Amino acid sequence: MTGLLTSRPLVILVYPQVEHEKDYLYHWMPFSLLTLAKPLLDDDLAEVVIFDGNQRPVSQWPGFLDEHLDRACCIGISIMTGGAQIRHALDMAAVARERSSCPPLVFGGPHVNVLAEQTARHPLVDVVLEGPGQTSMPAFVDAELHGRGWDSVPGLLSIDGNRTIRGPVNPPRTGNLGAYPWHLLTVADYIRDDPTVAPRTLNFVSSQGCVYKCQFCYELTYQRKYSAMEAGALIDDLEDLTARFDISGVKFYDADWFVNVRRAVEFCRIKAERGVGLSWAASINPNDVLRARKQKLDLLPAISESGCRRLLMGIESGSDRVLAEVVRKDITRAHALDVAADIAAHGIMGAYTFIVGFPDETLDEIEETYSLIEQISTLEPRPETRVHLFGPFPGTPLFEQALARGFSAPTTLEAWADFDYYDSQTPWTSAEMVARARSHTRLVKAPGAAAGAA
Ligand code: B12
Repeated sequence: MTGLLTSRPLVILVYPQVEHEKDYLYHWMPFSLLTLAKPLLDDDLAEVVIFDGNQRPVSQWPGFLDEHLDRACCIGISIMTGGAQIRHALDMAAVARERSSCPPLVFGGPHVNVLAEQTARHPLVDVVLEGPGQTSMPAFVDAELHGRGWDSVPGLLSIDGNRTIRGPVNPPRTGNLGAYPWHLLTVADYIRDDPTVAPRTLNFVSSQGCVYKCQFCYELTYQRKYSAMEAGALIDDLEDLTARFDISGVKFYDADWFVNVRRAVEFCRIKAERGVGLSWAASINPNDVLRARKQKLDLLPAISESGCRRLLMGIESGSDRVLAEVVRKDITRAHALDVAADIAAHGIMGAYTFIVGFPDETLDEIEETYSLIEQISTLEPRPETRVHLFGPFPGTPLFEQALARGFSAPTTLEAWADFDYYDSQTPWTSAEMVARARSHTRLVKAPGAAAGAA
């Protein structure tokens, strides 16, 4: 009997390397792939192996293929725009394609969700699956294993010369989060000493989607249906991770962890009730704090008591016009200051991000952003601040405006790999503007470094 008949089908999932800033501290667990793997395993459709390019050198890829390709029914590759991830993805796809037994190369992820057609036209891409992979991937694997047509697979697009296959729409509803198949990764390798959270911190994603309308953000065009793990189920996962891997902190990378402020308060209550002593950090929108006040929820006291050490918040601008007309942040400068002061008063370190170089933003408006940063920096504990340059991301409303103002966008999949978020992308952003943005970025970096370090 052949290996293929005796062993179960396999899905290879790949998270190609992201080239982030050299001194940026992270060990990112590829939640996109865990989210895809979960239904494949839960529904007993296939076995899964993961290649994380942020953890393994790409030189191990050919050997990984030798080991697994004979059983593989597809190779799923995740890509986001920029950070060279697309380039690493295409290099790995090219190596796989050289093998005679190469199964379909299936691309998904944030970049595919905004530029599906351009991605699907690339000769190294057999299929793209647009939208949440937890719906499309099991359907694709099922179609492959049972000889069903690709046109039955939600979110599928395949373009090969003149032949186009399209599946039905993949609804932007996610769900099915949490209780991930941790055994697919060496979780211990992702635990790190995070000076702003705890010595053994792990990252985590507990929700998908966002309800706000920031005009530069990709979430606006994708994942509009917010879905989140319930507080109790989330604590179950954290207890489990603590027992297995002895973590002491968790850093949430949800688009906005606090969309449901009642869930946040409930999380703190259950965490205290069950004696889960983890420190934690999360992302928050200023409107969440304002909404909690309106609902008379003691949000900040509750999270402070529950071990929340750091809140990451996009304030974006110090100019009321830019906030209202360009970003549509639904807050004013005064709100931003008020919320930041409230966060500091509860002993939580704020980490505030700003963007300069929006289309038609005036120099005076940029000055207002820097003066807000000065004001915020006097708070205690002193917040982290970070100034980004506006980078037009495909699929966002401000992308169209940027094109109209003379920004020229990459026109190929390869070129999107080098879209560098940390450098000027628009003709109206000068070298001085870039240098000044960098000089106003103040983070707590090295493990063990005191707040206040550069
Ligand atoms: C963690 C993270 C990072 C980490 C990445 C670490 C790493 N090693 O890769 C770091 C901090 C390095 C990073 C960097 C950047 N990031 Co980032 N990041 C995220 C974040 C917060 C979480 C990603 C995540 O795991 N989500 C949870 C999973 C479950 O969702 P998902 O990845 O979208 O996957 C779902 C679908 O996309 C799809 N899917 C994904 N992969 C695949 C694969 C297949 C085969 C299929 C079928 C489906 C599929 O199914 C999944 C389940 O529903 C997201 C925002 C967010 N909360 O999603 C931004 C996000 C991905 N980042 C983004 C951006 C823009 C960047 C930066 C360019 C700039 C920045 N924000 O700092 C840089 C890129 C680096 C560079 N030098 O240019 C954008 C991407 C937009 C785009 N068009 O690609 C996002 C969406 C933020 C945003 N709202 O704008 N990022």
